[in-house]
Amino acid sequence: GIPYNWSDPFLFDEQLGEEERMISAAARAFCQDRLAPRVEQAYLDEHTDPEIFREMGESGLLGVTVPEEYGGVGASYVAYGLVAREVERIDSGYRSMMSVQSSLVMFPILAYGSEAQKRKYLPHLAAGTMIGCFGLTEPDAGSDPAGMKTRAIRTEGGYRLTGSKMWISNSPIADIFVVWAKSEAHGGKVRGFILEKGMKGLSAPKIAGKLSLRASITGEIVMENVEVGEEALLPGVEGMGGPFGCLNRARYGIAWGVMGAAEDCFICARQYGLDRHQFGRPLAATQLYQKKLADMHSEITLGLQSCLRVGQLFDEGRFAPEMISLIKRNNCGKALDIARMARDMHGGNGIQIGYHVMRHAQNLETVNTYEGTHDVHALILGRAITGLQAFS
Ligand code: TGC
Ligand code: FAD
Repeated sequence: GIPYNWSDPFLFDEQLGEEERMISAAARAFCQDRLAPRVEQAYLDEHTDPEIFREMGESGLLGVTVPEEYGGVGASYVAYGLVAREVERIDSGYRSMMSVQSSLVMFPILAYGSEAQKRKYLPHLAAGTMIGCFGLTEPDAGSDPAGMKTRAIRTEGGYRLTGSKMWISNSPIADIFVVWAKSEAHGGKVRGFILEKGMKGLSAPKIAGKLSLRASITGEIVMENVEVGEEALLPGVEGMGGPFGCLNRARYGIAWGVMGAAEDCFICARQYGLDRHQFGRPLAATQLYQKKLADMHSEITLGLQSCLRVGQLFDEGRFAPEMISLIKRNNCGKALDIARMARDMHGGNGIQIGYHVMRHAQNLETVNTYEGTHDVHALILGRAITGLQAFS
């Protein structure tokens, strides 16, 4: 046998490729040096610094899987997951900014866009000099996005879009908006459009007062007869498979990301338990404290291993969306439990911003809800298991 290493129980790092290890280490250094020092103030002030996108771009954190010819890194989905884990170790909101840009804006342009769209947008999105957002959810269409009301009507030179999108990450500071609308010219099928800031009839008011994900700006997208040319249409996809193809990537990244947040909570709780004494001994010397640490440690180890397996299958082109539902649901739920537990283990100090854990717990409430709620992913799995659809 070998000695047990509590900080890498299943020898996780050994399973990574050389490039993946390097990308992960570079992302960790960037996050610790550039993001960690500003997150607490940003969270308290509910402030998103757009400069972070440029810094992430310079450091190769945007478009990790996008080919180099379009400004990306051209690395694997495992590498993308490792980056999400490092960013979310700091804050779920920063990971949100990164994953929307990479999976929900760059991916659809790469996968469904024309060559002209790819050349026009991807290098700027990769550099972070252009910020993107993804508009699928509407006030009356959340878990059931196929119920969207946003419409695109054919005009002489293109389309006219009307509708509103709700809860859109990055929208108030976005330069481009990938929005999904039912297009009358395409038999009412859902199509994707790229809108640009400043277009007549387009606005993106901020949703203020969030008690979760406060470092990541969220807004609406309001479209009042926005006129666009044919070149705004994403030509390569039709139907709900378009947005869902993007969600597969983002959900996969989230499954990794939340394990980063959970790891930060675990590390903080372990250290707190070693440092803090009550009843004449360290908290970590009590059975209850150790059981909680063992539970966290087990879930994180299993959760990361599942991400790596699905990532490898993704890179081999052998993934099924249900695999992603399984890890998104499991890892978000477990990370939320871990963060709440870590908050409890810190006692009164646990509610303070300087101890990280309550910020993570509050963030993870959102992460457990967006990109398909915990229960919606249960129903996706339930459908696969039984062959019976239980949504409606
Ligand atoms: P359903 O009948 O199952 O499918 C309709 C069509 O879509 C295809 N499809 C998929 N394609 C690829 N990947 C997937 N995961 C797919 N899931 C479905 C399917 O094959 C079918 O195609 P076709 O050609 O036969 O028409 O769809 P449904 O309308 O019954 O929906 C069921 C349900 C509940 C699973 C789905 O609507 C769902 O996943 N709801 C959750 C909504 C959601 O995740 N919204 C996310 C919004 S974006 C966001 O939250 C960003 S936050 C990011 C951040 O800040 O980090
Ligand atoms: P609802 O769908 O109304 O669900 C409410 C509750 O009902 C949930 O518990 C749900 O699980 C349950 N429920 C729903 N249907 C069923 C059913 N059939 N059976 C049993 N239970 C059910 N969207 C975007 O498009 N782009 C973004 O960038 C984006 N960013 C976001 C950022 C934040 C901070 C937040 C909070 C959300 C964001 N979203 C975004 C929206 C997000 O994807 C939705 O909030 C999510 O899909 C849930 O939709 P809803 O809020 O309308 O809840």
